[in-house]
Amino acid sequence: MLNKYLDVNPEVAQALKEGKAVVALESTIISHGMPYPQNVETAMNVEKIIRDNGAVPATIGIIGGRLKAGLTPEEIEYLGKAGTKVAKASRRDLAALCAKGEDGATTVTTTMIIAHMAGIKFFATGGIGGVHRGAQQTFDISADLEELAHTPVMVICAGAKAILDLPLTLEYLETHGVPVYGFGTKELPAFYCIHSGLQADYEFDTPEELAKAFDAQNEIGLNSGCLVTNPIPAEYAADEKEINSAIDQALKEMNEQGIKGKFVTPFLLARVKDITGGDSLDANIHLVYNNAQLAAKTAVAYSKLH
Ligand code: PSU
Ligand code: MN
Repeated sequence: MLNKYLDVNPEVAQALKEGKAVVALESTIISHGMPYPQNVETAMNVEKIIRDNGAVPATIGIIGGRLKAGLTPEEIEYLGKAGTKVAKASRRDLAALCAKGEDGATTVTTTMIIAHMAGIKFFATGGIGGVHRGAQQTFDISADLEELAHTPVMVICAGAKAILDLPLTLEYLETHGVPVYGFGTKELPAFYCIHSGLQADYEFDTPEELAKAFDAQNEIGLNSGCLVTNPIPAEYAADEKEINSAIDQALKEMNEQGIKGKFVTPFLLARVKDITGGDSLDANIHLVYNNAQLAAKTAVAYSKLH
């Protein structure tokens, strides 16, 4: 037993024991990031993409106070249907949910924590949380950034969500020593869109190069995470003007309605989706697929190094 509160799915445990590639996936993107039933459909497709690319998927969540590294399809359906009724579990919620025996959807932060507990080194998602616009006043900075600073998991995403303050998010990551890599580009992608006009730290062009960079990070003993930003494929990228005006409107409504704290991100994602008539959801789904594929290939390349 690795940990009193952790359940590792048997298939995932077997793969890890044999040194095979495993990719973690989060559950907040299912429960709070997308509407039902597209969320469950996306989650199941993501697992299939991971398998098709030679790795074992481990969707992470909290069920009845158990930290689950590898949810069953029934558990994914359950969290997807429950949606925002399930607790959005960040680092500060873990102990209480375990003690009370409750359910929780894991964010990037808690997915990294549980993946690391189980021995999983790669994690694919959509976009990480970051420094919110207006954080100079609100102090709203996602716990995802702090977790990247401390937990040695490679997170493959499409950049920080465009609803954030991207320049400040990069500053924060720099302060905390988190490497930000662009895949096939030196430019930081902007989640729904390809371009942000900002620079990543380094460009890597193949899964093998990414695996080598992460291996070096681990061997040096830096004990921190690493952020791979993978641009959304051009055919699925959203129109920049449409997205930016939808984001501005959603931010205005958020301020008018006094939405704060953990409710900010789910609110903004849902409003942007409604305002764009679902275009942003379509982009969101496809960028996750693209990240799942890269994460699986990188995990496979890493497993060959050892
Ligand atoms: N990326 C998505 N959709 C999401 C999220 C990320 O494409 O719903 C979630 C992740 O779980 C991330 C969280 O950790 O939003 C960030 O929330 P906050 O800004 O409250 O830290
Ligand atoms: Mn926040």
